[in-house]
Amino acid sequence: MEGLIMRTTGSWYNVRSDEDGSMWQCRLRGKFKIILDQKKTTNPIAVGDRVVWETENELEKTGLITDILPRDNYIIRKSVHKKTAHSHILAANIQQAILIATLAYPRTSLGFVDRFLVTAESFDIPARIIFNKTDLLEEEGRAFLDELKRTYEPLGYPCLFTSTLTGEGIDEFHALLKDKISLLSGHSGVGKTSLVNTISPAFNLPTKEVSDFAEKGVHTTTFAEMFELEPNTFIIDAPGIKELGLVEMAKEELHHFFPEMSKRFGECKYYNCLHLNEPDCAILHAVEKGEIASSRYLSYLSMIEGDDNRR
Ligand SMILES: Nc1nc2c(ncn2[C@@H]2O[C@H](COP(=O)(O)OP(=O)(O)O)[C@@H](O)[C@H]2O)c(=O)[nH]1
Ligand SMILES: [Mg+2]
Ligand SMILES: [Zn+2]
Repeated sequence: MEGLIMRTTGSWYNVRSDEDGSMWQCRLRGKFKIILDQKKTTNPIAVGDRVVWETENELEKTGLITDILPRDNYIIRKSVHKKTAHSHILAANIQQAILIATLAYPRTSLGFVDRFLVTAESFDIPARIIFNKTDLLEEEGRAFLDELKRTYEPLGYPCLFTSTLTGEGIDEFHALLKDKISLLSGHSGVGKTSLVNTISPAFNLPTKEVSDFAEKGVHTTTFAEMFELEPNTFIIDAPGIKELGLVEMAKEELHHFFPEMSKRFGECKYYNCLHLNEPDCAILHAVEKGEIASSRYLSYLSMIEGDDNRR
């Protein structure tokens, strides 16, 4: 049988059976564990992994995992504390990463948005942005949202405007999540719980806020968890995605994760151009001509300088 890993606790895995959606407590079969141990990760199987499993005890609902299916993508964190280069897989097979942002109450900075997008790109996860609390916006704020939509959608990041108060965009939000595995992120207070409750009323989403982790510099091992909002619609609550991506990213690689830069790859005079102040830089030209949003370029500069944690 096949199933989906919803949660892990030590050597036990909560597996959701593909057959009928029932939950089983599974361990790794001995032989399979030995094979997995040879890979250098602290957790060979993570939330979101698809596995092959068999029943062990029908009454107690326990089983044995015998194989893992290939991953579409995964979020990994290098464990810096150990001498050997072990890494920790936070979650796998994420179909979309959704950032919930607000222009005000609280303000989500564009630097934060762009860092989220770069992180998602680096893990090969399609990203979307939801701007919530539109009911709080005056005309000017609305116009700014439209401008952001015009910036982000051509780059491949669909934008949605929502309000849990007026109901704007809620049907679209529901449709966006339906039958997918989504990762939800965003600052504390932007309305993640409220939005999820529009689909699954009274769902107590225990989302650990990304900003909390980044700002306090917590480096403890954190486990992701998956929740089934309605049949076959899942969200992953993965703490700390903000601090994960760029840690290991070289300056020279950063432009690969800005679609408007990667599509101009090779157009600069120097093949190793960092697009800072080099002559005949295609990126700088595009910024001057307004073809690349200056806010995006500023985010790039900020990430290259490594001071984006303060934004
Ligand atoms: N005005 C307004 N307030 C909202 C909206 N969505 C959520 N809120 C409020 O924002 C606050 C934080 O919401 P919550 O869902 O707990 O945010 P979370 O921390 O991201 O889970 C609560 O007081 C909500 O009632 C919205 O669309 N408009
Ligand atoms: Mg919440
Ligand atoms: Zn350049």
